[in-house]
Amino acid sequence: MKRVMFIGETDSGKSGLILALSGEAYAPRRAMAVEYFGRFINTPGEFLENSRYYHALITSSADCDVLVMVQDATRPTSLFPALFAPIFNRPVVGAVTRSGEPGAKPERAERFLRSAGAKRVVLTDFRSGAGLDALADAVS
Ligand SMILES: Nc1nc2c(ncn2[C@@H]2O[C@H](COP(=O)(O)OP(=O)(O)O)[C@@H](O)[C@H]2O)c(=O)[nH]1
Ligand SMILES: [Mg+2]
Repeated sequence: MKRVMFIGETDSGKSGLILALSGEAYAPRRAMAVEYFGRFINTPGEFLENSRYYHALITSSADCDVLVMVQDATRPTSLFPALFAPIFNRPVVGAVTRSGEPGAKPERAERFLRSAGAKRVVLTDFRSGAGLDALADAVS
């Protein structure tokens, strides 16, 4: 099983995806620390929100086989810089969250992720469970 690291803004849905994919009692803590849970590595939103911490993301990614960049479909903006993915030198999957929420624009979120360098993008929705099997497959 591959080790998977999640990157995304605070509240983008990283912990929710880990919970859904692991099917276990992952109890996320809101702390400025990288968390390890089984084969999943969760990173603080602050690491993406402040470019001063990019180095911490890059260092943490050394432990993973595949990266997931998480983008909330209801957010009109994205903090993923263009061509962010290649600096990690790992396969990068984009995960759009809240795809089914009112006002969500999953295609906009997908555009953000693709411009950041995600080769594969999966549209997920936490409530309906849409896309979770596809994401599990993408990181298996
Ligand atoms: N409706 C809906 N809520 C979501 C979805 N993904 C995450 N959430 C909710 O958004 C909030 C933040 O998600 P969380 O996973 O904690 O974000 P994190 O800060 O990136 O770890 C939580 O209350 C989640 O239940 C989704 O796809 N749909
Ligand atoms: Mg979290």
